[in-house]
Amino acid sequence: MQMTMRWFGTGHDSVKLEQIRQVPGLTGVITTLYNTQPGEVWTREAIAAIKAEVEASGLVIAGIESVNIHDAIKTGAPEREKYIDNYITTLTRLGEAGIKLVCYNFMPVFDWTRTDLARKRSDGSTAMAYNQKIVDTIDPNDMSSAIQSNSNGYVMAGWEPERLAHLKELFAMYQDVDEEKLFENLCYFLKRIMPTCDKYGINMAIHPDDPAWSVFGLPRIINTKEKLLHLMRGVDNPHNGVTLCTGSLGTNPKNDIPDIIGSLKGRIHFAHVRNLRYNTPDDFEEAAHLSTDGSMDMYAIIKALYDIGFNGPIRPDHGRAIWGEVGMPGYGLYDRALGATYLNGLWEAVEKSSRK
Ligand SMILES: [Mn+2]
Repeated sequence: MQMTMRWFGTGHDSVKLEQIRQVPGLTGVITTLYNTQPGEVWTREAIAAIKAEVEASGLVIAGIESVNIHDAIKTGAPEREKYIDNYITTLTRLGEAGIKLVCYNFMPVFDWTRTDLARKRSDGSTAMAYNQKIVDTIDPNDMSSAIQSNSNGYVMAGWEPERLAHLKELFAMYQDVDEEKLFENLCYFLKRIMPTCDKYGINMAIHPDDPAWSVFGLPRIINTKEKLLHLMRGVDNPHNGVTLCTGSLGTNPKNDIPDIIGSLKGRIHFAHVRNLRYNTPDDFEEAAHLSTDGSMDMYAIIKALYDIGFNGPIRPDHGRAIWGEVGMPGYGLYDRALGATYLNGLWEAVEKSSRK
């Protein structure tokens, strides 16, 4: 595996490449062109520029998170052809630049959802949290503005104000899209882009729904083992793969993460590994990566990844805000650096004990 950290780009991130490079064992970043909108073609110049900037710091771009999918592709609107063509052009340019991993999601309207970006924990740190009772009563518009106004001045990935200014229209677009239709549209998109992925060796890694169930009545199709395997069979090409995100799949305690990992051998191209703590059936908060701080067995997760021969990029996921750091919620340096170091330690232990 290759240990990486997400980096949003100069001007969009409180963390610098020079700091990331000093985290032990960290060799790459996962980044994106933060100023591009879903459906837009990425220019060769912009790709070359971010690549040069990352490489000048002694790191490499291990993958892109994300090249976002235009809603016309998700809803299957007639103009999807144009946007799929645009996506293929972007993939081609990434492939030509030697970038071979693209994370994306197929969640309607909202990417990840949290009801609190800075819940105070007993040790004085803050973490993002989710409460279903709040989601059941809040208007999606209020949720969107709350997230924007509590993000310490940073634009949160997936909550771009340009797109969410049109929430009503977005909801209307999905009115006739049920889970089956959304799945068909996803397979249609993947089948169209697979020849380009084959040509350049690009691994597509779908990110699971976060949380792992439907919110605001919108359909969601990537949140259980069965649904992940259904998609792997639906487009049976090794380049159609998964971002194994423990914090997203793990929002549903019924998802047995090590078992899911074992069932996806050869199809996990990217891993987001973090822990969370279930408080009540309606409430969870993001924990430190350490197993004992949350509800997940991080050793079992790392061992399962090792056992299937996982060799892609892995990154610590959302961290807590600690030591007075002010950054984008979930994406400060300190707790993610602790997380990366812990995951590296688990990996070394699993690797050495397996060799005996
Ligand atoms: Mn994730």
